[in-house]
Amino acid sequence: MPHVDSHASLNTSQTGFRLFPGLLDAARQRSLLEAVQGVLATAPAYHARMPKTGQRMSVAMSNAGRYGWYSDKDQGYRYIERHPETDRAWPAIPDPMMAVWWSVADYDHAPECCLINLYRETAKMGLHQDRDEAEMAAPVVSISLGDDALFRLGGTTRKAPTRSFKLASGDVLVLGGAARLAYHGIDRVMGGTSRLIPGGGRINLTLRRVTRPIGR
Ligand code: MD6
Ligand code: FE
Repeated sequence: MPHVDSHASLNTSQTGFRLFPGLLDAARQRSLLEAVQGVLATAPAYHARMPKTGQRMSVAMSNAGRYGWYSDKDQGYRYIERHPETDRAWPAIPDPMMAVWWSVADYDHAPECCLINLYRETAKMGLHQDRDEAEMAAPVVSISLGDDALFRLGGTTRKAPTRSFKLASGDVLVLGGAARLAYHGIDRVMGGTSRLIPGGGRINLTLRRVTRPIGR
């Protein structure tokens, strides 16, 4: 399987970063998009809010899996087992997403969350770490669909230098090992660069293990 390893000499905290450009062909991208649409039909997208300020995030979200990622003003970032608005359990992670996990995660246990990030027009995501999971030995596997985005990747401190690269539809990114806690974000989405999603925009899927497997 083709992959590009990070330049460890540039930033050793990024060991465990793997980018697979164009891993998913058009047919697989369409099956992932269909699966996303199926999840959204039972688990409608919502706008999470920043802890403390209550500011609404520009990216709309939903989830599949046992756990869904959520945030509101009072309780902040966390995983919840029910949709915040419908109070229903999240739908199961669809097979096309599971297949990507098993092909690249290099981890023995199933993911427990597929966070769906929906970007329209001017949506972006500030620099953050993914640290709400109890299991840090599992990577986060990220799938990009639709319009190109400018992704920024830094080190494990907010001040570490960052570099930026484009993520295109069908690209898969893995943050594991030391890169599991690297700061990252989306500076902007380049509208009109893909025809995959009706009406345009970008969808990012991140597959996560949330709990530590029993017996470890
Ligand atoms: C995005 N991605 O691509 C946002 N997190 O829209 C993430 O926040 C992310 O790409 C953890 C690992 C890989 C990612
Ligand atoms: Fe993230």
